[in-house]
Formats: sequence, structure tokens, C-alpha cells
Amino acid sequence: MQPGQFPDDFVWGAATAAYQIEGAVDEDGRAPSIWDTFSHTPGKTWNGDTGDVACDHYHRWPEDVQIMRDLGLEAYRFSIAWPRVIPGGWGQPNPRGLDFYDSLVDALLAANITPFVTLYHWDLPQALQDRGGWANRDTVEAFLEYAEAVVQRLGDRVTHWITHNEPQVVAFVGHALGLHAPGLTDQRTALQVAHHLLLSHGRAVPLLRSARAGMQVGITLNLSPVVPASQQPEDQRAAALYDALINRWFLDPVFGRGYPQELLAQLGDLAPQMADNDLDMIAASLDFLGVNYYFPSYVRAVPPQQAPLGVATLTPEELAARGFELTAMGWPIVPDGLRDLLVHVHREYAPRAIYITENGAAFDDQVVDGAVQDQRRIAYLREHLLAASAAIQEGVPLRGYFVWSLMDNFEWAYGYSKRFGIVYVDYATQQRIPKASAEWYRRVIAENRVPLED
Ligand code: IFM
Repeated sequence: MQPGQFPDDFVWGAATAAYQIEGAVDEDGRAPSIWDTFSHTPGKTWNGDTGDVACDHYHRWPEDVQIMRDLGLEAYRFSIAWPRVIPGGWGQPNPRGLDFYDSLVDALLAANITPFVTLYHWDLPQALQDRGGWANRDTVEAFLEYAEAVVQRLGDRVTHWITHNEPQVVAFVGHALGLHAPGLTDQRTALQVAHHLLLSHGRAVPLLRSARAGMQVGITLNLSPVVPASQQPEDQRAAALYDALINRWFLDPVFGRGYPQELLAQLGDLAPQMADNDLDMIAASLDFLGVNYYFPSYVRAVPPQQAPLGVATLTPEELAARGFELTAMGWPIVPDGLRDLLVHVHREYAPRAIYITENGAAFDDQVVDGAVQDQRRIAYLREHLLAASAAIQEGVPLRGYFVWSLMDNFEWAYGYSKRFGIVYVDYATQQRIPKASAEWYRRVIAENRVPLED
């Protein structure tokens, strides 16, 4: 294969998540999620933005599927809103909530687009949070009931399942940093939440797989290569510790290695409570690993009173001063980090298959004369796809790529201020405008390679 070429059966997709695009938060029996509560709490999101309307995808999904068809998408990764399916967290599934996904799946299949369904992309029913949320072990059982309801309804047509999206972000950003729902700032809780998320994943795997022969089940982890800010031994130690926290805390138990011992030792009584066979269940064998890659983390050692574990990441200003190009999120653009990461995960953990379930960038897109010329996004995608193709050359079993995101959407605490889409959304009119990157991605899919010229 030439550089930038992909295997014939490579899967080209785009991804979204329920709360970020659907809107319709009180329709057809949906009850509030923790993100409704959080986004409606003053001061929690940019400009007080909420997902109340978002991209109005709940009503406009036929138009959105047509956009996917025009792009030539082969797969679409979306998430199910738990509060539509089991609004109160426990009890009978809500058929009207499931109807929506039923119709969406049918339309995707009719368009030859393979659905990749994520069960949990952060919108926990508020009713479960009221009983302790993911810090409460009972939520694992509630998740299994929810998973059962979804697979009962969609499992005759959906083959690809992702249990969780980015449990690291759910646990740490939501429960230690307090920047995401439910907005807690307690390290012990965050670690307990991480454990319950992983446990619910491990227990859901056999449940999903047993619904029908041929099911493909995985989990999506956000992974970030960790680079010490200098060659000083203390920065190198800080980097190893940070890697154990943000990457290995999730990868190691999922691949049967338990939690990283050196970090457990550092955490002392902050370490999670677990039952005897939890780690065995978490290590359920996977059909694929979903990898979300955005950027490497550059870290240095700081006094422990300054940051947990005595580790700090370089700020966007420091990264810019070191010559990194940054996205609108302040994230450094390092395409080769993707190749490094994929090769490392393949050699270290040997997943059967890997999908890049998210990769993309926010830029300050402008509509000029009805068009969006997002050349920086095209360059970003081109470089990352070249890195992905290089990883395949090095033997990585990479089976597909999902751009984040199909369309601009509610970027959590940043509200609508950050645009990740290859399709622009005018939130005032809900008009969709495919950006130049959408046309470029259409060519990638059609040619199954990175185009030689833009
Ligand atoms: O928008 C998010 C998505 O929900 C999870 N992964 C990262 C994206 C960009 O921040």
C-alpha cells in the first residue's frame, strides 16, 4: 500500500452523541439527564448554553441521514440517550424513546451506513444521580437493564456496540475537576466512579454479545501519549504517573492487567472499593478497542500541593511558546502522536481490532458567501489520516476511522462556542452547510485514500 492508502475493507465514518445533537429534551417521555441539570445551572457552561435544542437532530434526522448519504459515509457512530429509554433510571423501558433510534437505524441501513451504537455518552438519567450516580454500585445494575432494553430493541439490526465513551473524562472531569456533569470535585468519588464505569462495561460485554451471533462489542477510550516537559528525572517520573492515571488506569484493567500498581500505591485510601471478581469481569474479552485521539499531553512535576499527584500539564500558552500549532480548544496539533499511540496500543495490549472512534478539531469557522472554507481542518484531517495509514503499515489492525464530528454541536462546558463539525450548523436557522472539509472527506471515502491534492 502507498502512504495514505487504506485497505479495501476500511470503514469510513463520522460520530456524534445524543445530548450534543438531539435537542427535544422533554419529548416522547424523555426525563432529564445530569447534563440537563448541569447545563441549566448558572455558570457551568459558556454563555449558559444547554442541549435543549442543540442541532434539533431529533426532528431533523432524515435530513442528517441524507447528508451522510451524500458524503458516502459507510458507518455512523451515535449514542443512545439513556433518559429516553429508561427515563426514571429503573423500570419499564419507554417504547417511544426507543422508536426514535429504531427509525434512525432503519434509515441508516437503507442508506448502506453501518450503525455503531454507543450506549453511554455521558447523559445519565438525573434520577440515578439523585441516588448517587456512578458512585453508587447499583448504577451498574441500572446500566445493565438499560443495555438489555436497547439490545432487545435494536440488536436484530445493530451489530457494532460501544459500551462507554471516554470513561476517563466521565470520572475525572465530571467528579474530580467538576467541569462536566455532575460537577463534583472529589478524587475518591472520581476513582470509585471510574471503577463502576469499567465494571458496567465488563458486565455489559457478555450481555450484548449473547443477544445474537456476530455481535462486535468494544469500549471507547480517550488516549493521549504522555510526554515529559523536559529530560529532568522528576518530569519523567511525573509523565509516567500521569500516563498511569489517564491511560493505563483504563487500558490495563480492560486488558486483564488490573490497575497500575504504582498508582494504587500512591493513591492509598483514595483507591476504589471493589469486590473480589470485579477485575475479572472488567477484563471481558473485546472484539475491538475504540480509540479517541486528539493530542498528546506534555507534563511536568510540580509541588503536590499545587496539583494532584504533583503533576501538571503544560498550558496552551506554554505549548504555543514551544512552537505547537493549537486548535480553537487550545489543543496542540501533533498528528504523529496518533501513529505512536496506535503502534504502542497494538504492541502493548494487542486488541483484536482498533477503530479510531473520534478524531477531529475545532476551529473558528466562518460562513462567507454561503460557504465555509475550513482549510485548517482539512490539513488536520489529512495529516492524521496519513498517520493512521502509517500505523497500518506498521501492522496495527486499524479497521476504521470516525471523524469527530459529523456536524457542529453542543461542546459540553464550551456550549456552542466550539465547532468540530465537517458540516456547519447555523443554530439560529438550523441550516446545515457542509464545509470544505466535508467535500474533502467525501473524496477520501470515494478514493479510499488521502487525496494527493486538496
Ligand atoms: O465533543 C467531545 C465528545 O463528546 C467526546 N470526545 C471529545 C469531543 C471533543 O471535545
